[in-house]
Amino acid sequence: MRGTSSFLIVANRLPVDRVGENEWRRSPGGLVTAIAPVMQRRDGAWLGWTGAAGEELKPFDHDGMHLIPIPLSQLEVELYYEGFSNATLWPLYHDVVATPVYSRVLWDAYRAVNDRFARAAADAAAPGAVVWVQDYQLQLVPAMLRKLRPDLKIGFFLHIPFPPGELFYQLPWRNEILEGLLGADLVGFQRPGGAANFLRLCRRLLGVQYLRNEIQLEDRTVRAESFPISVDFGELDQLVREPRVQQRAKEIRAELGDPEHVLLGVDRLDYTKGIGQRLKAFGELLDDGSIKPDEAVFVQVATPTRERVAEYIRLRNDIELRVGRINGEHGVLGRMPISYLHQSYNKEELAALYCAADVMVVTPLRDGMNLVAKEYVACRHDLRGALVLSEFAGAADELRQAYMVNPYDIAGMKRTMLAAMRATPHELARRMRSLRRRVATYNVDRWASDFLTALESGEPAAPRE
Ligand code: ADQ
Repeated sequence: MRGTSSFLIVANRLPVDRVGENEWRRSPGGLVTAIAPVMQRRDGAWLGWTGAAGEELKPFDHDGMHLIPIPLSQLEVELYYEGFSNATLWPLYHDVVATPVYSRVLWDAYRAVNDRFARAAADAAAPGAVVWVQDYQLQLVPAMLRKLRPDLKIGFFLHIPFPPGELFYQLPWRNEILEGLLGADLVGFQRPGGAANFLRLCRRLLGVQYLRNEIQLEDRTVRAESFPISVDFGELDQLVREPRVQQRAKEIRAELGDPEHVLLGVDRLDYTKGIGQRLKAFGELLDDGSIKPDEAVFVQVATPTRERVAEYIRLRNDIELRVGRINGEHGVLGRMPISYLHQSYNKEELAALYCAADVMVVTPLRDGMNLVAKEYVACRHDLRGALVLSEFAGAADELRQAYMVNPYDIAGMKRTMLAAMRATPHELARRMRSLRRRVATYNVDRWASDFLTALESGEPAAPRE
């Protein structure tokens, strides 16, 4: 049986969140924004999990998109999602900043769930359809799908880093993962380094040959290339020009006591994001008197995430202990140097926060891209505000005019945070202008269209500067 969709997205999650019994809302996030117009134009379908364990739903339409739910049992959520995806692959691919768990039980569940996604995609795709598989949870799908449907054009994009051999070699199922990815016609990475790691590993472990970015298999070629993801620059730029957002930004500063400097961190509460390191640097600046407690407030918004995985429970305790200590030592009644929020914010409130922040502090220990850095840039048409950015974020390749830091170097981070706080308006504007030029040109539409053009034409994407 052949399906009818000529364009298919296969991702761990559907692009909607449940808001009522049978009501859905489009999820926030770049991927959906970038892909929704293509879906609407091309009679597309999106396969993914609803986010609720044990739920079996029929396909339904939402917002011009055809959605095909893939069920996961509670046990599969624990083994495939929280287990192999988030306790094995996530730390391994992020420089083993936490110790990966290697367990055959988790691997078996990962394979079984990938097989379910591949079968559902094979059923839904029209002859010759384009199928775009997303991210580390589904790395086996390309090969599984090709076996079932050799007529399809299959693309894969990895949103997180692809590690070098020194780390990837640890994975007991390393060959199976590479073979899974080689099922695609085009394998996309955030950075050129990820593509290079993949090509080298395929040669070393599978003995295949490659020339430039093309692997020659017996019957076809597979290309590996980088496509740095981005944000919807135009939408954010427009949103922050709304008087109500500007008004809200002023209110936020007033609520914080109108300090001279507002520093901001916005992240999922993840151990890859370097939240502890940046708070340590800020705390030391208070300890050694480089900044006075009434001079600066650090707002840290940390979205709850993966709350049942052991490392995340530990991280939350560590961060909250650190925040408590710094506030305990340096706070005065009614005014704390760190304003910590373990909450999710809506887009508009987030945009107002970006506008209210003098210094945006983005210090991951390793990050595929980091969209927060690009969102901040898109929100600063006033050309004020400084971006402090880790060298270990994918975004560092493009956002060269940011204040770069090594998040492992606390002394260096302290110096750079101070420099960003003390920069002249002229210096801030010079840097921000250049950052904005980059994000405005390489926005999220460009990312999706570069990938799809490369996949469908078999030609490399237009060169990026
Ligand atoms: P993430 O690790 O989730 O993404 P990031 O790229 O920063 O990291 O995206 C986070 C998104 O969530 C941003 O759009 C941000 O606005 C939003 N967000 C964060 N905290 C929030 C809060 N408290 N309330 C509301 N929204 C919040 C993964 C990879 C990244 C890669 C992206 C996209 O780890 O490296 O950039 O995918 O490919």
